[in-house]
Amino acid sequence: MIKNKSKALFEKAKNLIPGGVNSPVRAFKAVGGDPIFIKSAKGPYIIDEDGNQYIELINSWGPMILGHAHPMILSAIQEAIPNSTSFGAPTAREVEIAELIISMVPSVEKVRMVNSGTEATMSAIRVARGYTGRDKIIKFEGCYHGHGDAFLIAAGSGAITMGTPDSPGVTKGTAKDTLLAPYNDLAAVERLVSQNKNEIAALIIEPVAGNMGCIPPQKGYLEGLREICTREGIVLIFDEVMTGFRLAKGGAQEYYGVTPDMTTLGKIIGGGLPVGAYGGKMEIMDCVSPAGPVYQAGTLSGNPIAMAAGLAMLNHLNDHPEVYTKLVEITDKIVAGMRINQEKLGLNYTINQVGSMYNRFFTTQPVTDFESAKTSDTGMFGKYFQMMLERGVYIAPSQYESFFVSTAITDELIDELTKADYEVLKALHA
Ligand code: KE4
Repeated sequence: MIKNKSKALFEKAKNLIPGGVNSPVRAFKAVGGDPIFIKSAKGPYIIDEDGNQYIELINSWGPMILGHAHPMILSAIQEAIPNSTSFGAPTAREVEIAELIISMVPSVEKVRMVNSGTEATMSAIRVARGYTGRDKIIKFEGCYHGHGDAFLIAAGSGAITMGTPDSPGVTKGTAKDTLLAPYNDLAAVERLVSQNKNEIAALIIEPVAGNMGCIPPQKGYLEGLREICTREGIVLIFDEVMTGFRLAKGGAQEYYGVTPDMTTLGKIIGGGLPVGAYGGKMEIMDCVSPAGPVYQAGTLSGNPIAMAAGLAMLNHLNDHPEVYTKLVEITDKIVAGMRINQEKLGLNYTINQVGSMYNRFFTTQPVTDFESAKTSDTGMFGKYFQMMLERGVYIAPSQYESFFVSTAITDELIDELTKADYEVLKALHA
């Protein structure tokens, strides 16, 4: 593939933007080569500046669950634009989307709109600390909750991809209040709780880990966390920025039947526009200014254009539960093709899937936490990524990411994906 325009843009971008990108994982550093610059996208395809077309399995890291440029989303945005693009004042759409989120997500009795998943998680932690009067939080090695200081300790996603799971710039004062436990290890949480009695404000977790690759909670794990948090007065926060509105219209908390005290949301909620949200029990959310003393604010929170896109997306998902059946059918077929390819080639890499989230780890060990995810051969992943890209398949440029399916993926495209996967695996193991 010719990528001259992307290459020229990247060379220029590196002099203007740190690393040439506005989010680290986009730089392809973990997989080698230069990033492709995207010009447009439609349905299951993205097209780069040089006109190369790719089947899309990142979907903007989750939001484009219905595929790109869905007519229903575009028309909602186009309808909103003539009425101006921002007011910084309350609007009817914010009331409508709040009511819709509350009806869809079991834990949410009140909700505050923000502009990103990071804002949502940062705010949720502050509210939990204000509500409990406690300082410490528990997070899990390899989980990623955005770039808030409290979370950049043993963080996943781009942080592990770039080798900076503990970022410089996070003060010792901040880090001391973040306690770490391995994912899927309840005993480790019990130990932290007994060592920090009545000092832990919140436990925040990705109910399905998607930022160290896709790692499901083991049987009873989420239920165990719920029991510990209830017993200890710890605010249980499900970070559903990735799983929300993807695993079910009520997210992982509906999918697994475990209800947290607070939930953070992002990605799909905005239909591709910048939207995040945090919500939960009325008594907790009523601590948030101006109802209560915990301060949180945002110039563009509830932006009318973003709300129009988000409402269109969430109303569609709420009214069409068949979307979830279709997403799982598509993903089941993709994963089945990957497994058959491995069997044909005598390979036994670990493939994890939950609903329409999945990925292959280039390790033969079961992958249940950060340590086991790190046994993957990231060099092999990098070669796989580049060879799939050359075949017109766009997957996440990191071993430590989940892939995201959209309903725009057809059976014909699944056949193409399966064929490309077989050819690349065969070439890599020749
Ligand atoms: P944003 O601030 O990027 O909107 O959301 C942060 C966030 C919070 N919680 C979870 C569970 C998340 O997955 C994310 C962001 N996800 C990554 C993809 N693994 C965003 C991609 C990027 O950093 O460019």
